[in-house]
Amino acid sequence: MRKRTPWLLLLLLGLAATAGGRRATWTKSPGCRTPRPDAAFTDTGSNQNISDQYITSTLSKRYLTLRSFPSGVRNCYTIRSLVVVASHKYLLRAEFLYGNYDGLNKPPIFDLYAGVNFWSTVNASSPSLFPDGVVRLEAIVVVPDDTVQVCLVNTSSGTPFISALELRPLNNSIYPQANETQGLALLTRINFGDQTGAIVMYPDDPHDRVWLPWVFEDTTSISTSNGVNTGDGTFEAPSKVMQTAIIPRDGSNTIKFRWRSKPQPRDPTPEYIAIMYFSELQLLYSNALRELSVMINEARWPAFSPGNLSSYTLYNSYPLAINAEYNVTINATTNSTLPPLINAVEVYSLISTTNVGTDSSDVSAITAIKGEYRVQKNWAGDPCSPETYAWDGLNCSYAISTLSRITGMNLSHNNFTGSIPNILSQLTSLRFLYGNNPNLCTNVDSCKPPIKRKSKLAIYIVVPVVLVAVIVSVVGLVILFLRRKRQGDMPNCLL
Ligand SMILES: *[C@@H]1O[C@H](CO)[C@@H](O)[C@H](O)[C@H]1NC(C)=O
Ligand SMILES: *[C@@H]1O[C@H](CO)[C@@H](O)[C@H](O)[C@H]1NC(C)=O
Ligand SMILES: *[C@@H]1O[C@H](CO)[C@@H](O)[C@H](O)[C@H]1NC(C)=O
Ligand SMILES: *[C@@H]1O[C@H](CO)[C@@H](O)[C@H](O)[C@H]1NC(C)=O
Ligand SMILES: *[C@@H]1O[C@H](CO)[C@@H](O)[C@H](O)[C@H]1NC(C)=O
Ligand SMILES: *[C@@H]1O[C@H](CO)[C@@H](O)[C@H](O)[C@H]1NC(C)=O
Ligand SMILES: *[C@@H]1O[C@H](CO)[C@@H](O)[C@H](O)[C@H]1NC(C)=O
Ligand SMILES: *[C@@H]1O[C@H](CO)[C@@H](O)[C@H](O)[C@H]1NC(C)=O
Ligand SMILES: *[C@@H]1O[C@H](CO)[C@@H](O)[C@H](O)[C@H]1NC(C)=O
Ligand SMILES: *[C@@H]1O[C@H](CO)[C@@H](O)[C@H](O)[C@H]1NC(C)=O
Ligand SMILES: *[C@@H]1O[C@H](CO)[C@@H](O)[C@H](O)[C@H]1NC(C)=O
Ligand SMILES: *[C@H]1O[C@H](CO)[C@@H](O)[C@H](O)[C@H]1NC(C)=O
Repeated sequence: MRKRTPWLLLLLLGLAATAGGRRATWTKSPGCRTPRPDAAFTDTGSNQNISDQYITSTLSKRYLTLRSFPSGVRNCYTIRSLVVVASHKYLLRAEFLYGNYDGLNKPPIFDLYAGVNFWSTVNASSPSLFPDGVVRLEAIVVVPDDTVQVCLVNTSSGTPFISALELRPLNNSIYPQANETQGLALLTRINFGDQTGAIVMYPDDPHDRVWLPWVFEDTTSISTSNGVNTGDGTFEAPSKVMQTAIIPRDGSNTIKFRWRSKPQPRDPTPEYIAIMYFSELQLLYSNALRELSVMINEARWPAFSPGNLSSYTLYNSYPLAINAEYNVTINATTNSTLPPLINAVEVYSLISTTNVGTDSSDVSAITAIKGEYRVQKNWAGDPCSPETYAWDGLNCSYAISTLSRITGMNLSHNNFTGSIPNILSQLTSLRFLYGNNPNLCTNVDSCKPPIKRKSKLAIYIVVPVVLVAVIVSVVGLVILFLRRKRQGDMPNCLL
């Protein structure tokens, strides 16, 4: 099997920029993973260490530190890199180990967003599926833009934090259920029948998925040392996972398992996608037949025979009928001479990705302004979306399924100094800009240090005059912008 380039961007959060944080034991290191400290990806939050009592010899070093975000309702990581290409599919993995870093002994609950769309609520005290106690959330999304943003939102149940964030490009043909309007959030991913109890991951899985071992009490494991053909590029469960399976214990004709729906305040009726993997692993005599029939709750799927050492994948393209629990029954059909089997299963809930962000040229313009003036407001994440978390002082236009535009900017009461940057002219939908920034140049002659006001009277006179002057010049500026939009450079200190 040909290996894809194992391109992965790994952010080791909470590492000081100088700390040489190489990846440690838990995940094996793919060739060109590039662990990076936070500073390049977020301008907020602070680095913290987990408490000593949570440090064990087996815990990967990457979880010893984390980044916490005590201020601002929404804080984001923005990944702008060569790895990120608009309309491509990515695997995102966010990891959380609270480790009582703040001494409060109170793991927080907060919301996680993939860009402008709700991904999941993070309950840092929810029991981890993993031996190291780390809460891992994974999503498969198509990114609309050439940046990937992951945002943490304070829901007043503790300070948001994050331990690590990973990004891996996927082939667009894989997981066809993930498209521009919906993403997949992992509920569980299970490798049946591996009695060694090993977790299968990279490099056995070139897509860097993590497969947890599972052996049911009333089943028997079967396995082969032959490689299994992993199929046509739609799901590609790795051969290592496909080489083991479970069959019912003697006498039984049925394999049963189930999962429970996991409603969240922001997603009270989650919709699920199941992907089940089957492969024949045993040498069948000529008149033998293994034919299976799968039922999830009331829905019966067409019967089939798993191919010899070759993956057969059963999945739904549209979500299963909403229920509190999902009972999976795998039976042998009446014609089958052999019991049923199953090699692996994945369950995902759907994330709606229909919220669209802000026009990318508006984003780069306003980001430049933010950088230039070191704006100290809540300017993190997408400027306009979702509307509840829009940046203070911006006015945006919202229309269904079109990109938001910045239509107004209210720069009053900031500590702006210096000149207005040329980049403002790129905010093509900008129609107004309010003032009251005493340090902001309003014309070439006014580019002087702020004058200390002598009396209240002076304030009463100066402020309205400046305000009026600013408003007048802003109107002039906007007209100028509109006229000169395509005529190149704006003069500095125009305002
Ligand atoms: C975390 O630990 C490192 C070294 O162990 C130390 O230099 C740093 O100051 C600690 N950070 C905090 C926030 O305590
Ligand atoms: C968070 O997880 C803990 C531990 O499982 C659980 O007791 C608690 O109810 C959860 N909180 C929420 C809001 O889901
Ligand atoms: C975040 O939530 C905590 C309560 O858990 C609250 O005290 C704090 O003010 C919140 N911060 C912001 C910026 O909303
Ligand atoms: C994404 O997939 C869903 C389910 O198949 C479909 O309803 C939706 O139209 C698709 N969106 C796009 C943009 O293709
Ligand atoms: C993506 O999958 C398609 C279909 O399987 C395949 O033809 C193509 O080579 C793959 N591309 C990459 C980059 O793996
Ligand atoms: C299954 O495949 C293996 C290896 O390709 C082959 O040796 C075996 O004969 C095949 N079995 C059947 C029943 O086709
Ligand atoms: C699933 O199975 C359990 C136990 O057999 C049963 O109590 C429950 O009603 C079933 N749920 C559905 C939705 O079929
Ligand atoms: C599976 O087989 C059992 C008994 O063999 C039967 O009661 C049940 O209805 C069958 N279920 C399916 C999904 O075929
Ligand atoms: C079972 O096999 C018989 C004979 O080959 C066939 O007529 C029948 O349709 C099969 N039944 C099923 C459920 O596949
Ligand atoms: C712009 O937003 C401010 C609040 O940020 C609001 O007071 C003002 O009415 C808005 N203006 C328009 C034209 O929507
Ligand atoms: C503006 O700057 C002054 C002095 O540097 C500071 O006291 C004030 O808090 C700042 N205001 C804002 C809104 O940042
Ligand atoms: C925007 O400016 C107007 C007029 O100066 C002011 O009334 C309003 O409070 C400002 N809004 C924000 C969010 O700064």
